[in-house]
Amino acid sequence: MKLTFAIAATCCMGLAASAENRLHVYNWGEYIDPAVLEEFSDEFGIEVSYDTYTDSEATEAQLVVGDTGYDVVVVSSEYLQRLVSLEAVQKIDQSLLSNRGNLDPELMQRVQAFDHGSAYSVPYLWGTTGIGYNVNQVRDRMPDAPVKSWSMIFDPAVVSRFEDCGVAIVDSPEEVLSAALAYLGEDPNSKDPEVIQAGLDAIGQIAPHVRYFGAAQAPELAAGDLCVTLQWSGDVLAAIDEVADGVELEYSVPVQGAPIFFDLFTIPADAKNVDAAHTFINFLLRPDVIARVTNEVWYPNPNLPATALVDGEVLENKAVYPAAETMQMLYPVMSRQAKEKRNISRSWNRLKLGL
Ligand code: N2P
Repeated sequence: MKLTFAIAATCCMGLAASAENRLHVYNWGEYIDPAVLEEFSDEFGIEVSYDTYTDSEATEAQLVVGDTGYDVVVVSSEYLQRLVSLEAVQKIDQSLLSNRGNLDPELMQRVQAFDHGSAYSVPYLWGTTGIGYNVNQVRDRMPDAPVKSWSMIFDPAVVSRFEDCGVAIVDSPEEVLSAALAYLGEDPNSKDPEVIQAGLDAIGQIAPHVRYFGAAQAPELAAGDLCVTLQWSGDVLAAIDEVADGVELEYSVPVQGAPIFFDLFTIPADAKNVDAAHTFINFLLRPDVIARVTNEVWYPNPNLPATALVDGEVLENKAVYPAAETMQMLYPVMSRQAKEKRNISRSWNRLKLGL
């Protein structure tokens, strides 16, 4: 999707759209309040050309090849270290981010796992990866369904019960592999090739029961056309928000542990408008701005003073802001080395094609 937010006529009349006043941003789909972009353009006189994606694998490939034309790219945490080691992203000048002090020190501690010293990224939003399900369809097929366990997805005897009402798995190979490993009782970030293979095999075994591997599940979930999904928290909540009559959806974080992800602002190594990129990131670090994003997309933000500005119904929803006990069950999904990643991607692509 492409959106362009032009500079308001009152501001900057007579300025041609030069490199200095145009910023190219690439973000996950359904992941911003568009009014925020307009406000940024109005205040800073910088035109924002805003594109979105749903496939993080393709985004990684684009960044590695370079010449994307983007100045700011939001990437998910498990992609960052590989992008840094391939020199696809540049260091962020933290001294240009006057609003950085708003970031929650406790959450920043978790971000250190992905970006030690916060050299290459600034967290935008975060969330969990768990199970979204249709309460009635699941109950009808399996009254004692283990809705708080990864066996909903990875036990063939369980997931096969839901094949007819629709099972979908988000297109996020490293996260799904980590969940399969958690289900098997292994370290979700294990580097042992045999353990990794066991995780990939577990995904392979349930793949015939999966209708598709893809991120954009919310409309079907809301309509009652999918009944069990492995999905990101806010995307399930988006479906809950738009639910059709008679459809009841829930989101659970499995007891074996589940991913916590951070979606991170990065600046591509060859970005043309590095100054404006910093201005944009600093703008999104304002509490009132990022609180509006959270209120719109139902993903939490790591901005401490923003918490007071988040709507009560969002803040109190445990699927958005997990309870302290749930927070303890969340693990980071670490970047895989290039070789490991190739192996995982090969297997993943075969599964997606139903091979
Ligand atoms: C956008 C969700 C992106 C979250 N709808 C992926 N980490």
